Amino acid sequence: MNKRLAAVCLVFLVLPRFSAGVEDQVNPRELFSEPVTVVDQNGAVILTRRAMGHPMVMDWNGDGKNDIILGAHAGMNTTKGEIILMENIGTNEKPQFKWPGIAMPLGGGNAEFDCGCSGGGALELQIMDWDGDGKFDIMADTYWYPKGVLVLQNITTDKAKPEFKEGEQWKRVNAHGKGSGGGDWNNDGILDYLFPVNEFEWNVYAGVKTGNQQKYAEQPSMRASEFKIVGNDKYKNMWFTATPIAWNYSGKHGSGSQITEIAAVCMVPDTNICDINYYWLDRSTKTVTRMATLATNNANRTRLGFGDLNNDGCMDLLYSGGVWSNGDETQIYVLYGKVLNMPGAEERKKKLEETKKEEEAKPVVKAPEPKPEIAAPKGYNVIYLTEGEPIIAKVTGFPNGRIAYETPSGDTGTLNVKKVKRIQR
Ligand SMILES: [Ca+2]
Ligand SMILES: [Ca+2]
Ligand SMILES: [Ca+2]
Ligand SMILES: [Ca+2]
Repeated sequence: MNKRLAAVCLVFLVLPRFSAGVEDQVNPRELFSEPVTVVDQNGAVILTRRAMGHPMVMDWNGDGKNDIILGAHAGMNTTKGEIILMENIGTNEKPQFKWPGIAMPLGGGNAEFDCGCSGGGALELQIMDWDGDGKFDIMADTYWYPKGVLVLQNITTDKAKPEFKEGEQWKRVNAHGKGSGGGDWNNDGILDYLFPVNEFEWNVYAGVKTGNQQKYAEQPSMRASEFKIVGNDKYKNMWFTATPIAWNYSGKHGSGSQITEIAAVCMVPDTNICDINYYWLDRSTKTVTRMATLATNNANRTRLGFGDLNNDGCMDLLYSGGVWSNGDETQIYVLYGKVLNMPGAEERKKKLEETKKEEEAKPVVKAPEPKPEIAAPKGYNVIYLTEGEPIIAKVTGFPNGRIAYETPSGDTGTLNVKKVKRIQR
C-alpha cells in the first residue's frame, strides 16, 4: 500500500463510530443499534478507569434487573485485576449502573487477580452455573499468568452482599493469549468456551449441560487451524484479536445449521483502534468470512462481552477498552440486538404483549369529582371547617386571634383559627 492510500484509509478508520463500509455484506444496523454508552446513577457516562474492561451481563442480585459484571485491571497501569459488580438501579429498558461498583469479595477479602502484565494481561469472564446450584458462577480467565481459568463459585446468601469462593481450576496453560470467548458455537443452545492456546490458535470446548450444571467437553471440538479466512487482508489474516462470541445473531442459523455467526474484536493493524466485526464461520467448508463491521472503538485492547441487557429477547453485545494512561477510553458501550434470538424469546414476547393488552383492557378508575363550591349571598363568605359543615357568614374581625362572624340571619360567633380550613371570599 502506498503512503497516500494508507493515509486515506487511516482517515476512514479513525472516524468515530465508522461502521458500515463498502465491504459489509450485511447491514450491521439490521442486527444491532448504534453503540450506546452505559450511564451511572446520575445519568452520567461511566468511565471505569480500569484497563481492558470485559463487560458481561447477569442479574447478580436477582431483582429482575440485569447488572453488569466487569472483569478488568484494578486501574489503568497495574498488573492486578478485579471483578466489579455494577448494579442496575434503573430499569432493564433504561439501565443506570451504580458506580463505583463493588469489587467482588473472594474468600473474605477483595479478590485480586494477577493479570501478569500491566499492558497486556486481561481478565475475561464467562458466566454460567458450574455446580448446578441455581446460582450463577463466574469463570475468570487470567490466561497470561499461571493460574489459567478459575471457577469462582457463587456462595452468596445475602443478595445485597455478593460472595464467591475460589473453586476448581478448569485449564492451566501459559498462553500468550488473545482473550477467551464464549457464546454458542455449535448452535445447540448451550454456551461453549473458546480457549486461546496462543496468538494464532484457539480451541472451542463444547458446553455440556446436566440439569442446571454447565461444564465443558474434555476435548476441543473446533480449532482455528481448521478454518481458512476468506478475503480478510485488512487485518493481516488475524480475523480476531480478542473475545469472539458466537450466537445466532441474524436468527437465520439455528439448530442444525453449519454456520456459526461470530462477533469478535479485531485490532486494526498499526493503530490503537479496534473493530467489532461480524463473521460467518462455515463448519462444512471450513471457511471464515467477514460479513460486516458492527462498530469501531477508538480504544486499545477492546474486549467484547454479551447478554440480553435490556431483557427484550434479543442478544446484546457490550464492549470496553483502554490501556495504560488512557482512562478516557474506558466507557462501556452496548450494541442492542434487534433480532429475537434468545431461548424462549418468542413465547416471552407473546406473554408481554398479552399482559400489555390485559392492562389496556382494564377499566380506567376515574378520580371522584370535586364537590361543587358553595355559593354565598353577596357580601358573605363560606367558612370551610376542618370538621363539620361549612358556615355561610361574613367575617367581621379577628378578636383575640379568633375569627368573628355574622350569619345572614344575624347570628354571631367566633371560631378558633385552627378549626378553619379556608375561607371562600
Ligand atoms: Ca439486578
Ligand atoms: Ca452455581
Ligand atoms: Ca453450544
Ligand atoms: Ca437485548
